[in-house]
Amino acid sequence: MLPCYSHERPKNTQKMLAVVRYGGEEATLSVEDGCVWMYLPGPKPARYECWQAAAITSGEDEKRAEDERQAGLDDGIGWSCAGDVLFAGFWLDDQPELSEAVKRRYEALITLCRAKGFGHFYRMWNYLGAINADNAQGEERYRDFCYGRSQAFEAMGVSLTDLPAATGIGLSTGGVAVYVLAHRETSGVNIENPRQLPAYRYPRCYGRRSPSFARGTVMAGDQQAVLYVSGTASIIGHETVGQTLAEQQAVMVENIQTLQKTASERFPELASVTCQSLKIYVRHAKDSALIQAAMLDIFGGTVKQSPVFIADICRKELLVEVEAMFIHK
Ligand code: 3EB
Repeated sequence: MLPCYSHERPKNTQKMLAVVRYGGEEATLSVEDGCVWMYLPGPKPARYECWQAAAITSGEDEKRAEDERQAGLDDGIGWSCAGDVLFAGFWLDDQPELSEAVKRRYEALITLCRAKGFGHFYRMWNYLGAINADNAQGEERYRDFCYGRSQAFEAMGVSLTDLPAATGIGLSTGGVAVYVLAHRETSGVNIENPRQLPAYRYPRCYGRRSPSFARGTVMAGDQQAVLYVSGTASIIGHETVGQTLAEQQAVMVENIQTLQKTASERFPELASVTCQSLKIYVRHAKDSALIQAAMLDIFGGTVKQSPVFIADICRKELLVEVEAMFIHK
């Protein structure tokens, strides 16, 4: 599944599984006409991220023609599917402490995906209000969140090496918004970055439980291979590197390039890729233009498909984080 970005609300959602809006005051989840709508609060102007079911295997297209798009809102989880792919997401109202509620909601999300027949989670997004603030116990909310997420994966029998690629980023207000892409048959192949410790092995100094995600996943079929690159920042080993934007940018870019290179050792078709989309997160609005220009220059891609979001990042020192989707040429 691949996203398409626009400044305007999409008019024809017939082929879309989901629309995620970034920006504005609303924090809502709804399902209308077979499409999941998630509104995430943030600075304006708003951006619309539209999810279309793109097939990775030739058989899927035919299946999709027969398979009606299905959608629903079950147990507070909005979901939609077509052919072999499913989108599902939830909004969790803000809580003084997150981990218990996050664990329950994550378990419900995994349970729903499996019940619908989509047991392979290959990409997730996690957006938290006030991500760097402390909870009622004096624990940073991101760490509180990580604790619950990790417990949920463990309880649901998802092993560390099967975790999906992910993003964990702040929102201007609110609780926790999570959404996932899942496949019926194909597991994502996890790729780790040899320059970085796997996040799920970060030492205890970053929280009671490590963040649960893979650096990247490859979804490969006979038609297409897609590399989903997790939110990537200026981290080497487990340590934050660089103080200035320029320093952090250089390390982050090398991390993304190393991940792509590592993926291409396993999937030679990914040695030469097109940048389908980027999501660029900057802590300070003043850094937007510079970072966006640099990312386009380095990774290619279009302005339209490389939106910048002003957001807090899960380590207080980090100024920038970038996620990407690469498809083979
Ligand atoms: C890092 O590498 C930076 O908690 O889901 C990146 C991607 C980061 C995903 C997550 C966090 C997450 O540790 C932060």
